[in-house]
Amino acid sequence: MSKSNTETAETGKGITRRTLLKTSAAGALIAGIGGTAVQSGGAASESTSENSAYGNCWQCHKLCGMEVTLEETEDGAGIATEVHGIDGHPRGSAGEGTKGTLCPKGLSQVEKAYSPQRIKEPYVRKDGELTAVSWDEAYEYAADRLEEFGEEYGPESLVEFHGWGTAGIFSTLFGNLYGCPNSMPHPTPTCFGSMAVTGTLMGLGGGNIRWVDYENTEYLLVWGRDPLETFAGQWEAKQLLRARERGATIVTIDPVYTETAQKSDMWLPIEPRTDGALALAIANVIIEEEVYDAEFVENYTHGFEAYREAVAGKTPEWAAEKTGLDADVIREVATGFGRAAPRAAITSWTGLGQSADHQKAAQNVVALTGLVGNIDRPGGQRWFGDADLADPFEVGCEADLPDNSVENMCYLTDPDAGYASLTNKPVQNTVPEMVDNGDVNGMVYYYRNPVTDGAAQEWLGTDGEDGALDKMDLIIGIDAFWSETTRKADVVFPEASQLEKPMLGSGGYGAYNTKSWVTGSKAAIGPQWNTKSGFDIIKGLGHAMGYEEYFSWGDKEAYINDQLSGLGLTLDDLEAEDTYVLTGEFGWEKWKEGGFANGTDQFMFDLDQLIATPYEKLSEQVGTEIETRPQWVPPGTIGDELTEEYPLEMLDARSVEFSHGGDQALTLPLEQLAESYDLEHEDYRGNYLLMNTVDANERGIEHGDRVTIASDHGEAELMAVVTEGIRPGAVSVEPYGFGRGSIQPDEDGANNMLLNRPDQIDPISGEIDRHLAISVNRSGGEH
Ligand SMILES: Nc1nc2c(c(=O)[nH]1)N[C@H]1C(S)=C(S)[C@@H](COP(=O)(O)OP(=O)(O)OC[C@H]3O[C@@H](n4cnc5c(=O)[nH]c(N)nc54)[C@H](O)[C@@H]3O)O[C@H]1N2
Ligand SMILES: Nc1nc2c(c(=O)[nH]1)N[C@H]1C(S)=C(S)[C@@H](COP(=O)(O)OP(=O)(O)OC[C@H]3O[C@@H](n4cnc5c(=O)[nH]c(N)nc54)[C@H](O)[C@@H]3O)O[C@H]1N2
Ligand code: SF4
Ligand SMILES: [Mo]
Repeated sequence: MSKSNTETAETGKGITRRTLLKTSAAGALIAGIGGTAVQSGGAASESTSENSAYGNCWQCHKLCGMEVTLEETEDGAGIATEVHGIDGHPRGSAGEGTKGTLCPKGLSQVEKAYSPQRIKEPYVRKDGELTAVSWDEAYEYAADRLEEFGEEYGPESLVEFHGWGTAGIFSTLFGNLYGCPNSMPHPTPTCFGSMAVTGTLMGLGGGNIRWVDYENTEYLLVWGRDPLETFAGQWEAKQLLRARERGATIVTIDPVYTETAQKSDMWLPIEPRTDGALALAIANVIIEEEVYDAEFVENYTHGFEAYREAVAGKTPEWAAEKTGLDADVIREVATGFGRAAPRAAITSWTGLGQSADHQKAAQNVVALTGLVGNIDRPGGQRWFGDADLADPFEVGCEADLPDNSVENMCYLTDPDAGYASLTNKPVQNTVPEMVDNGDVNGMVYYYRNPVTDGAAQEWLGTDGEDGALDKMDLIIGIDAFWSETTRKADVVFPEASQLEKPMLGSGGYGAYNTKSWVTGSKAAIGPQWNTKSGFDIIKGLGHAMGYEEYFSWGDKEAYINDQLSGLGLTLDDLEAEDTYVLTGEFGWEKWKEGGFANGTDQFMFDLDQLIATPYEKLSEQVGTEIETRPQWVPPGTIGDELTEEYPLEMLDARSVEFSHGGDQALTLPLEQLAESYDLEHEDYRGNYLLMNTVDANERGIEHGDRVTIASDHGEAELMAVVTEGIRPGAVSVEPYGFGRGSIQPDEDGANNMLLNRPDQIDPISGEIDRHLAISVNRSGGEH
């Protein structure tokens, strides 16, 4: 950043210029962070500016900053050979003065950039065959098909899936401009809908059970989450381990002895889907012992009496029976958490967010944050502030975006239903049926693969029967690797990988708990083969569709600079600052001024004022009264019940080597995963089924055997990992995102969502239920 810019920024926009870090050894590099989970890339990190470029890792989309070592080539283009972290980076390090690193996923970016598995050119379907064509032809073809589609079916019969990358403008193109109201972003219904809806309604915020003020916490409940493998940027794993080193108590509540459980003070191997009982018992103890925050409860909450009644009699002994945990342990954790509060926090994500029966468990868990008053207080659930980026459409293109469909786009904020859903809006699992009904006829998608998320059979088809992908009239995708989804598309636009394009990100949660930040970089290398950045593709398609005025930026850098103009910065400034700048300060207890996430000035234990009608409908549907206050709802009430035929409960999870289903075409993560279970010698590069020794012995299954998992709906095959590190009765597919429909070149492993029925969703949020009753058998009969 030049001097004058710095001053403008400091005086004009309140930006603090961060201290440039001179030494990488300064501060605390925690030795052996997360086992092998977080490591530094390549050999030395002394690469000089002549042979290095900056980048922002987007392999799991968390933007850890990186320096890319380039080897000079004869044409002067340069080849990326190694990637390294950046010290002090808000996502890649634990904060100021600490070492920046890249995790195993991040290290596989070099392979991604040059992987021969990538889609190398644009394709369109000609006479039934996907055929490589020029960019112009692909744009024109797609635009023509979209125009015809609009005339024949109307834009409302298109669904739009987006995930990562420049997803915002993809949604703008199809939502605001083309007029498709069916936008399917992540959080609900694919990621943690049960928790996102409940957390928002109660007032904590959909995502705020995830973010902890690690720097100040004294007691942490890791509840249905494995942050040492699924850290949202490496800062998180590092700060968690640092909190533990300075004496904070870490308790992991998980049926699996996860990486995080192994590094915790206590592991509570809970019976799956009984978390609601545990949360009520913790509240029972906290209220009995009067260690709750009476002042917060009195002044800032609604429904405490209903909550108090709900927890009456829900003692640790009562919960011990449901959860399979020890009553004394429950009491100890409740007391520890209650006494440490507000410097006590909960982190949770998909473990409590991806099951129909977790709808109420999520409420019971979130209620604890209101009870102990830890919201946006030091050591509690942090409400991170955002950097003040400008809206590029306001700055860069004069044209006003039509506001035709945006308010309809989010499942959660349907204006007629309040926050409630139950409105038959499309969700991932209902799309196949809508295709059958003729309500949906086409799909556009960007950096997403819906066929490994849920109802996979209905999406993919089976036994000669067509699936939704076969039946749709038009599929247009922006993708990087070949999958069954891509192969069934009518237009495929190949996206350049993360090293090949300028990136921008801001936050938000990260290593700096009182400062927002922005990070960005130019492309380290040019687009490989005949690919383009997502931005360029969306712009090109937008132009062909007749929306030039809305996409008037020359290139992605100009688009990024328009966003940065809100901060008085440019991409050049960021590069000069090792890719990141800390921006404004944000304070604590922001609910005092701005209210809670439910739009009121009260945290709601009881949802009677917000969601009574949907809960009535839900009660009718499941034949049990689902109350608006916290309540114990046993597993099987809304979701699957275990039976003699299907006696095991299937869970699934992520692993540190993969970001969802996005890296399965790469050799490095596939090898590392196999090595982590000592199965690298096997001719198999799929995912694994973790099962307890007892369950394995009963079925004659040994470590490394191929096993078939089956529900009453479908089946899949994968390899068994036999271990003491999972509760008997539960089995876990790790990681998900393999098998049929995935980008694994041999389709090795299981797409466990072939076992999921379309109606297996949380009826309130539409979230896909990933707790299924299944059988497990050794494939191909006896030994
Ligand atoms: N490496 C990596 N990191 C990632 C991602 C990735 O794909 N790879 N994805 C990112 C995204 S988008 C997300 S949503 C997050 C998700 O982050 P996490 O939620 O941490 O993801 P999982 O590894 O699936 O961990 C869920 C945990 O919940 C446990 N669990 C399952 N059922 C129950 C239950 O009934 N009760 C309890 N108490 N626990 C249960 C599982 O055993 C598992 O350990 O990760 C983010 N980070
Ligand atoms: N069974 C099961 N399913 C789940 C979950 C689970 O826990 N279990 N978790 C859910 C959660 S939390 C989330 S957030 C979603 C995430 O799921 P998605 O949004 O689908 O994300 P990915 O799996 O990363 O997307 C994979 C696709 O991205 C493509 N891809 C890879 N790199 C690039 C690139 O550089 N550019 C482009 N354009 N495409 C690329 C790949 O070819 C692949 O088709 O998954 C959900 N699905
Ligand atoms: S945490 Fe994500 S963004 Fe950071 S280095 Fe790993 S893969 Fe890249
Ligand atoms: Mo997610």
